[in-house]
Amino acid sequence: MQNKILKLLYNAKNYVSGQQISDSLGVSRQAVNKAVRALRDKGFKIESATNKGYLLTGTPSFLCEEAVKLYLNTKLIGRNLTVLDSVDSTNDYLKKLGSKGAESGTVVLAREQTAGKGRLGRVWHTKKDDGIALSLLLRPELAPTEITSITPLSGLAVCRAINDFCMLDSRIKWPNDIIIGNKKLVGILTEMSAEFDKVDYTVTGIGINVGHTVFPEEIAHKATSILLETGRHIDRNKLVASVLEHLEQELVLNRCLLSGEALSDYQNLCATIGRQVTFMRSNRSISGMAVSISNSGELEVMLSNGTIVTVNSGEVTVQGIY
Ligand code: BT5
Repeated sequence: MQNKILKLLYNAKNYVSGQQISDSLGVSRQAVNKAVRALRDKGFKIESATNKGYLLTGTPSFLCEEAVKLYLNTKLIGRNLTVLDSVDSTNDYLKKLGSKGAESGTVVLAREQTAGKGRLGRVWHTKKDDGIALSLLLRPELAPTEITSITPLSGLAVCRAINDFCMLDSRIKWPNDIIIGNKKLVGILTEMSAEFDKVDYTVTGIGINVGHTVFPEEIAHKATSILLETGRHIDRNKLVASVLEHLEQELVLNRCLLSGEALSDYQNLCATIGRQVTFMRSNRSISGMAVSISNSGELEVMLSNGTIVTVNSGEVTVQGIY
């Protein structure tokens, strides 16, 4: 009911009487009063005036389930959505829900992670109310070898959402970072649970730096946030809704496969292409020019003799970017 009252007040953009709310939701005036009080406790600013009713004048600045749902306009992604105050890792939390049968499109967000993780056991920092930690569970009809498109498609979605919503010019550093200039704004980590020939579920974790003004010393030279880049405090609940809408467009509509338009859009936003890169192969360091992305999400690199090799792991050093 709280979600319905919020929607009514948000759409009205003006006072709505208690009677009108109770009539349209088919509940008592007392129930409306109680729900409004509960919403105020959650951080919504709702004014009430005699003979006029209720007016929504503010939404919480921190991540809040009701606020994300208020803005969300998706069919599958986020239909089942939870915001946690604090968790070790949203990916680990969601994987547990995945093994208990959580539906495709389930989203878990957290205001703080105490053991946020990157790839290969690395740490991802999410201090309380500075960053957004978001994980999305999908049950794609794919073989385990085909899930390589999920990270690039998610990168494309998040990059677009940030650029549209924050009016920024972020780009993708293959395979899983979103950067501004040469600093990291977003990290993405996809994990999966699969049997031999079929994916059970995937969990894609997205960490976005929103309100940071300082970072831990070891990443201070290579990390940035939306606040540092724009000087503005954006509405993080609206940003999450926009990210989820773009994820639905890229992942659900493309059936989790990177091809055609999505592939060319990804390449246009990919900052790695056109740069010198170095990677390891058979214990040797190899350098070349990143020229394109394959439709399974691999980086294609041209060596000095003109040969093209594909690289499928992210352990690539890109000249000019951290
Ligand atoms: C990543 O790994 O970039 C994937 C990060 C995924 C985080 C999300 S948050 C929601 C979900 N729940 C989780 O537990 N994880 C996911 P990788 O490419 O391995 O980069 C990790 C490296 O990024 C670290 O070793 C640091 O150098 C740097 N780093 C850590 N925290 C950062 C931050 N907040 N901003 C920028 N760089 C950071």
